[in-house]
Amino acid sequence: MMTTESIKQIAKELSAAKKERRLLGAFTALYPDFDLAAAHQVQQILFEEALASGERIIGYKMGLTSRAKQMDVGVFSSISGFLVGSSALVKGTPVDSKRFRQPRVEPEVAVVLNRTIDRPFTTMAELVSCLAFVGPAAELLDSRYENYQFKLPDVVADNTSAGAFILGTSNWVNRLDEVRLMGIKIKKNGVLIDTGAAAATFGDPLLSVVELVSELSKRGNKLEAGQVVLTGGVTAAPLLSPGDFVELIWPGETISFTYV
Ligand code: OOG
Ligand code: MG
Repeated sequence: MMTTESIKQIAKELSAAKKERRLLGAFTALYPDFDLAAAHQVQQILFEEALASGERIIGYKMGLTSRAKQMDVGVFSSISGFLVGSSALVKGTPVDSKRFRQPRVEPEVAVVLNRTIDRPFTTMAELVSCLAFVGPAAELLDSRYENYQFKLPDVVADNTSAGAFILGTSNWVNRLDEVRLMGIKIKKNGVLIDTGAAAATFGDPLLSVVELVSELSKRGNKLEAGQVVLTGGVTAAPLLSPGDFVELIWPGETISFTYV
């Protein structure tokens, strides 16, 4: 069993590392008892710290929902974290490297509901009836662990490597039949580096929302109307270096930015 002191200590180190843009080694290597339950407690401390510092919780993120992402980091379980207001970046603006330490970019489908949901969905139709927005997004990950070397409890404690995200504007709510096969091309500096389809996440990105709502309700939390859900990276996430120009090309909309 992890002691409360060790759990608080891990939260403290993660917060400090984020603030000071320092990298850490995995806590699972230091604390043999550091398990998923303890990791959720660490994430909860960070959640409360964010609120106490004046941040708004503007949504949640699911992670490791595609095989490509799981293979990339060697963790074979989906995870969830929270999104703070200051992590929302405006599409069309440069992304400032001063905010990040070792960023990676991920093409994702974002979902917003028009109703607050505090219990698991029982049918897909119920979820579909609550959809306000389904559209393209980019997540910018920034793990606090050197070279993204972590195990499942480490990455959960680190709020699932949350860094920042950019929402697109195309709303696919009336094209749900097409969403699973929406294709994505990622280009870095004009070179095509990966492709994928939205179905890579659980077969259907909406299933990621089902999973998130179920997890939140287990923890006595809820997904509020208007909060953003990032459903998980569709492809492996390439690293970024200053000067890179990134294009995430979805049907009908490209999310592009310069990492400056
Ligand atoms: C963990 C976060 C994964 C996703 O979309 O799969 C994630 C990581 O890869 O560092 O956000
Ligand atoms: Mg992600």
